[in-house]
Amino acid sequence: MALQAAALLPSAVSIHKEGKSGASLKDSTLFGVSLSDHVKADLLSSALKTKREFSSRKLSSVRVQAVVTAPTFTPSTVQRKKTLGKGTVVITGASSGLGLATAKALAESGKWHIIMACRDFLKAEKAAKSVGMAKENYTIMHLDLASLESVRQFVDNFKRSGRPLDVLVCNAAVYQPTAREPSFTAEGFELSVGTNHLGHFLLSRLLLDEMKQSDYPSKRLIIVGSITGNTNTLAGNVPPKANLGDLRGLQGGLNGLNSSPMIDGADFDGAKAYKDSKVCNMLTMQEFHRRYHEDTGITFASLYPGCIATTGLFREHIPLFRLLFPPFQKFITKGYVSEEEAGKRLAQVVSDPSLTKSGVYWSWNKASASFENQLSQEASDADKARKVWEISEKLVDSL
Ligand code: LMG
Ligand code: NDP
Ligand code: PMR
Repeated sequence: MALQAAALLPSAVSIHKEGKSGASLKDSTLFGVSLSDHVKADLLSSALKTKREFSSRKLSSVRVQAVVTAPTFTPSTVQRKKTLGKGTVVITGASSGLGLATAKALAESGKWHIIMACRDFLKAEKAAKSVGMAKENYTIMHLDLASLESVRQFVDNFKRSGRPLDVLVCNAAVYQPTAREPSFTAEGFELSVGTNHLGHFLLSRLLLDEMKQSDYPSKRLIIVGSITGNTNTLAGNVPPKANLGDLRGLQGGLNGLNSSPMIDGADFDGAKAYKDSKVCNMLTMQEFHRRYHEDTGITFASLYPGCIATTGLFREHIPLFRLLFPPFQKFITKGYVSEEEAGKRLAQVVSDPSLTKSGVYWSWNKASASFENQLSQEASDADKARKVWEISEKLVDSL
């Protein structure tokens, strides 16, 4: 499939350069599936990404050309982007689990156009159809958070789409509890922190300007956190515990060569790397709040949606775990929540007029009412938040 998508590349390139996305492919089909207009440009960007795996040199020249031909100072880039009718929300990792359930809930509200920012275009298209999302309510755009080049390409594509950005939801994540050795992102960062934290960190910073330009009355940047990154809870005390230490591994670039792949500089542990990445997500939200809330009015929030024990997050766990984890959470901890319910919770953080407070970590009680939760000491450490921000900035900007 990827190869066939890549075969579309030449037309994709010329279309992008001429700025007429989709025009000449109006009646195209892929494997007999008709492609709606609004998804074509995004399939092309997906094709661009696939092509990169075959020839990264060629893509860089494509990107350079696209950047060169893009207008830099036109009146439209200076004007505030107008939200007409529906709000526009970008959700990363909307092809399954919480992201998909949130996309569905927002689509059903009739108030949102959802940009599903996903690494697997066809999976996302099938997922949207499977939950019955009407095609005028969403657009799929390619985004692989494990590649900073892909993050930048996504932001370029989004800007070219001319849509305003009203809400950004950083939801995608990977969890590698059984990996013995680390794996790495395209730029050589340990995969969990590289994807869950660094990819989203760059994306949010690049998209902040887009959000500033929107005239939507309640703009929000939301990052999904978790209880397991918070050591002030029982769940956060199940070993291995999150701990960023003195950040020496992060400072060293998490590459496993001349530095540890772990933020605290210790030996690789996949479950810990995930929990550490969630601590970074929660710290990043607070640092955004401190730096930008007052000037921009944007709401910065994080949340723990409940234990959604059935999602793809546990795909790499051993089969016994996957079998026992849902009943364990349902009947013993009672922390279980369905994908649908969790999606409604995140949709509230996106859209509910009562959840506009910035700098908050939301959780829900047993009656499914939201409340402001307390983060652990490390996940609310302002000094650490600033350091994580500054080091992360150096890492993503140097590439
Ligand atoms: C680490 O292990 C791994 O090393 C690491 O690789 C990574 O996976 C990481 O956080 C992820 O976990 C942590 C360790 C916790 O793992 C465990 O959770 C081991 C649990 C072993 C329990 C096996 C008992 C099996 C009995 C079956 C009973 C079936 C009941 C199902 C529900 C039926 C509902 C009607 O290590 C610790 O912290 C020590 C754990 C101490 C155990 C406390 C026991 C609490 C009671 C819960 C029992 C139910 C267990 C279900 C297991 C589901 C998986 C969580
Ligand atoms: P899923 O695995 O179902 O969803 C994760 C999504 O992230 C998938 O759509 C996946 O894409 C996407 N993704 C992974 N890597 C990348 C990448 N490199 N680029 C772009 N997208 C990527 O898990 P959940 O729905 O459970 O997780 C969603 C969020 O909820 C995560 O932030 C997780 O930390 C958080 N969370 C989950 C809890 C739970 O109990 N499940 C509890 C607390 C927080 P693809 O479909 O292509 O695989
Ligand atoms: Mg945990 C109130 C108890 C509670 C809650 C809410 C969770 C949520 N977990 C709880 C308790 C326990 N868990 C206990 C007592 C154990 C030992 C048996 C336990 C074990 C456990 C494991 C092995 N739990 C896990 C794992 C995972 O691999 C999951 C993980 O840590 O992923 C990083 C996980 C989770 N428990 C949760 C939640 C929400 C997870 C999913 C992780 C997340 O996204 O943060």
